[in-house]
Amino acid sequence: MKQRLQKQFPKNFFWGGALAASQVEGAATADGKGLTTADALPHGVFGKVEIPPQGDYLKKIAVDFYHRYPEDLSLFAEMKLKMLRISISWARIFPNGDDETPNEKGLAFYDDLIETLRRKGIEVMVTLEHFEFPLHLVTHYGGWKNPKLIDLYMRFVKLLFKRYQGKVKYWLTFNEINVTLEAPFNGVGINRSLDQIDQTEMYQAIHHQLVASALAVKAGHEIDSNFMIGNMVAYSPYYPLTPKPEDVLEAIQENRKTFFFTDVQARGTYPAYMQRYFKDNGINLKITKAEQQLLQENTVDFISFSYYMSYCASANKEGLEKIRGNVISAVANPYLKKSDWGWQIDPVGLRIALNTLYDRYQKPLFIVENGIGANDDLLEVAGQKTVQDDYRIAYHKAHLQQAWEAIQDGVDLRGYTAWTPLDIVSNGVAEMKKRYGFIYVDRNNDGTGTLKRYKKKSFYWYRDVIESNGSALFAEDQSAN
Ligand code: P53
Repeated sequence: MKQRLQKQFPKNFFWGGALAASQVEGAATADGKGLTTADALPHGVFGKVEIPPQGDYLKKIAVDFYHRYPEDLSLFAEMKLKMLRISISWARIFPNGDDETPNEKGLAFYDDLIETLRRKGIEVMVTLEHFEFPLHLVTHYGGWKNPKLIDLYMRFVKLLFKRYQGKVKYWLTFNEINVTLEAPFNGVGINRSLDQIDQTEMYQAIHHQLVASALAVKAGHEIDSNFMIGNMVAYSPYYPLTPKPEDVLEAIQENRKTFFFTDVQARGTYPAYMQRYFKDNGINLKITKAEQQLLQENTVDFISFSYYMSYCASANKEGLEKIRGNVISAVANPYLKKSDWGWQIDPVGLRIALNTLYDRYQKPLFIVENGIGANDDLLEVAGQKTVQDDYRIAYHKAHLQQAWEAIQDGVDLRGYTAWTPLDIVSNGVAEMKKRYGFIYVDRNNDGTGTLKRYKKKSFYWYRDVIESNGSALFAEDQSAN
């Protein structure tokens, strides 16, 4: 008999799934919840901002996780998830954001959600702000450009830290904090297109989030020194399109749009290249000495990121094929295939991303989103409704194999929370049709559907991967040997 290859992930690796409140919960105004910036984007990041949102929109009910979470969590347990990344909707707790007292009904929902997860032995990771904050903070405060939001965010965050101390250990301060550079309303609540936005105002709003993030790290560690508090960026590495030095430089500049955030949050200082950028563009920020010290003294315990694709950079973009991620339009890579939504699939890019981040920061890493949005067909197989999503399996498998390689390279990777364990409303296009889940949810773009859940082929596949601590990823390679 051939010797069994023992390619495994580290012991206690967090195999997980990730969700975001506004994309799963629905119950948009139930039990006292206030409307949020996510409600004001009823048609997604590309759609018009509507304050308040008009008519029906998918996120209003989403996949009704607010009412169906017991069933969903049972399915996640059956899938053997070891971690679930959720987000807590600020407006369920403080409907207007500036309320003096919290909404107990909103807290009760998260109390039970977290308790149920713990009972099932699933570790909880909480994103404190995942692309939504109370809309009142936009209409009455102007969003994150107003420093008052820092205090209001801290009121919300401290409450959660104290309430879930001993129950939740892993926290993320802001989801994809760098995406504001592409979608300012989504990130900081400034309703202006990128070509019309006041750059000083936008970077000042970003600075306020960076300060809030450092304050959260500080407060969290004071409340519980066991807390692991991380940042979160969308990381799509840029490659130079050619070896032309100008293209290489362009790739460096593009990558710095992400590293700016990780540099501040993990190293604690504004990087020199941003000082030049601010100077060249006449951007004048108010940054106090005390804030500088705060950033320096309260860097994150780990770095987390979403990874979906890579891009190419070219100094001269004219006449080149463009691809569009969610918000970014970049140069296409001729070596890569695209998803149904035009995102270029690049598993090796994940190994590159992990190595790059680890080389730069030497901090523990978490991949907190990775997945493929695709058109799924619900079919009947042996009397059971399911989806034969081999393309999704192939995507996750290839990416996880590269994550394993990165671990062999020496990267301290702690976990992988797949986007997503169940179908949800997409953030970019606010569609149901763009499905990411291992569990199918019967709901369509027009709002029809029973909301019933069906296990896809990928459900069983992921369970096997988790149960084998990753070695199932290499099963075929083994039999080929
Ligand atoms: P959807 C930009 C680039 C990569 C991922 O996206 C991004 C964005 C900003 O939209 O978003 C993250 O649903 C985000 C999730 C989102 C997921 O990626 O547009 O953290 O909320 O659903 C996938 O296909």
